[in-house]
Amino acid sequence: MKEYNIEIVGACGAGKSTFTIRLVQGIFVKNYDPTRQDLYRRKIVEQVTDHSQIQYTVNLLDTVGVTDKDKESPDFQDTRYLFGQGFVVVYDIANEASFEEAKSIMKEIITVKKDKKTPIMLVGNKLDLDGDRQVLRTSAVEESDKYGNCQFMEISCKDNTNVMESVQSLVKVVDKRTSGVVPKDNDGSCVVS
Ligand SMILES: Nc1nc2c(ncn2[C@@H]2O[C@H](COP(=O)(O)OP(=O)(O)O)[C@@H](O)[C@H]2O)c(=O)[nH]1
Ligand SMILES: [Mg+2]
Repeated sequence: MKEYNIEIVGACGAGKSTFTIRLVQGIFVKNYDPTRQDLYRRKIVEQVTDHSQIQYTVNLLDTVGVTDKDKESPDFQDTRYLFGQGFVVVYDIANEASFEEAKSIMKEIITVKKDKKTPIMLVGNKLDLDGDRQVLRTSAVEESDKYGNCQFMEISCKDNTNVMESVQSLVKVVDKRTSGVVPKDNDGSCVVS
């Protein structure tokens, strides 16, 4: 079965852990330890048509915010964004600062990966708080348009709106990018790419 490594990043409080737990356990958690970084695994069975489905496993890395001290460490720079083949960049639609952080994180990912086409799903979380909205949908669309493989969705972990859909769409792009890679052969014959 195919496996995909997805890293969940974003400002503290944007809903990274809630997103991950919603995906893995199907529940909405109100108070999750903000200092906890963990790796989760979930098998997804996706109905493609009435008669066919695809199955794959996602490994989800729920990250925590970094301090300025972390940023100074060379080890940290080397391991940064290493896990993800694709990234869910989460912000809170009712918190402008979290959107600003999402923008700078996307820039960082592209720089660190040295790949303008790194698959990214920018998600505006807490759509249920639409009445307190601070980030316009159009601003996020504009931002996601800056990158080659960046998609955008608004979601609510609370109402379970678009959570699974956002991961499924991201996985499709990761798959397109990785399935084109010719595996290194080890029988000495030549691989034409
Ligand atoms: N109203 C609302 N609250 C949410 C939603 N998603 C997360 N939260 C809340 O936002 C807070 C921060 O979430 P958390 O996942 O811990 O953020 P993290 O620091 O990015 O991991 C928690 O109190 C969550 O219950 C959502 O879709 N709607
Ligand atoms: Mg968290």
